[in-house]
Amino acid sequence: MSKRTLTAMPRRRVLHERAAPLPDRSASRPASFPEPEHTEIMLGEYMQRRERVLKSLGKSAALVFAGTEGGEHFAVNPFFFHLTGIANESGAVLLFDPTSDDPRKRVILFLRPLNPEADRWDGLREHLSGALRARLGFRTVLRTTQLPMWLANAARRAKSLACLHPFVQHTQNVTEDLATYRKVAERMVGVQIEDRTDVLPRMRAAKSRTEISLIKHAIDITHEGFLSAMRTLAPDVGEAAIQQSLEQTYASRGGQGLAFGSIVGSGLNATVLHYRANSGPTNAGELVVIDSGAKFGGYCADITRTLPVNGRFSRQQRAIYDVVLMAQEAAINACRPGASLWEIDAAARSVIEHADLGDFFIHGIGHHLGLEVHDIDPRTPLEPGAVVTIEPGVYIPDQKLGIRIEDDVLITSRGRQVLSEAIPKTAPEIERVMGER
Ligand SMILES: [Mn+2]
Repeated sequence: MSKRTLTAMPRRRVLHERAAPLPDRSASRPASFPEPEHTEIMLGEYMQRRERVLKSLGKSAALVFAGTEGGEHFAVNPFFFHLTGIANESGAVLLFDPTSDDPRKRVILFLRPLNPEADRWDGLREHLSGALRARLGFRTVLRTTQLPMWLANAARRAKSLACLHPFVQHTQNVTEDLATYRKVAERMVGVQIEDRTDVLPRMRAAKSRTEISLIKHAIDITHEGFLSAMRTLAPDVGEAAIQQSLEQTYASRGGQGLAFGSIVGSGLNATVLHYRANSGPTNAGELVVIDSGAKFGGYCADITRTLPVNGRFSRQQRAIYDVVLMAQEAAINACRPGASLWEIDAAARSVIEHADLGDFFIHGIGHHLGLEVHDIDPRTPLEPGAVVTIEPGVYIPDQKLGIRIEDDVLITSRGRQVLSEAIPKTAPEIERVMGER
């Protein structure tokens, strides 16, 4: 589909969680803060994604579930969101039915029936209509009460049902598509269940231009937050004040929530990987690990910087900091299409081991980033368009010292582009920005 057709499509805001009006950023906006290229994903892009799934299925029929998790605070399944842009329809289901003789019925969206009493509490919902179909970008929208009949007909024709939701471990609940297919297969003969769980993760791994621009904007907002954290940090300011300066800046720059709960840990707390209390002091001479990210248009940033509380690294802190930085550079240079995260991890690890700090790098090098902060399976191949975090760290509790440096890296056809490269990172850059406070 050409760009021209895309822009001609009806537009819809696809804010992932609470929809907030885009703020007026004309006032008090630093020159370094660019306008996002896109603030939303066009309906046509979602339609293209569904067409790709349909083609990849061959003759098999398949379901994708929006889920019901979160109840009142419904959190849509990201695979469903990626194919529809619909975040607020708990219980909705997509049916792919490639063997239907009616092309309008090959992709059907099923929505829960209206419930006027519940909907007064949870949000008013629309009757099925042409206007609703146009707004959602579907040619056929039905109610979930009709899904069993449509699925039975599809299964009878196709004789094959494809699992699209990634499988889970035996201690977790069976995925909703597999559970449903088993019930169908018990009720008619000759229906196969197929593993096509690679399709959606691969699609989500390779980000479109629009998705990259949304991630880039989330990173730009996060950049502003880190600058204000750098200018706020001082002895006795405390972790909580740093968290506030980050998160208030995100909100004032148009951020739409947090990608995850910010981590601000000073001294010993910097060595706790998932430290969330953010309630400790910031003592002179300590290092503070700040791991945080804003969200924009549904997409996440995930950045870590390590800052000296007094604005200057000690000689010994600086020596270890530079090892972690070199390890990060080695890992970033290993990022290219076809590389695996394990190879990239090894590049960083060999630098850290060479400095005799191998036992203190206790986690993996990074993860995919997108709609979720830990987006899709880390074993998903790095193809152009993939965005990964690169975050080596060294943690020495005996010395109350933790250092982690994390950037968000786009895999390009030629190699990589560090999307967060503008955020001060070398020790001299950090000391310069902290000196401005
Ligand atoms: Mn991360």
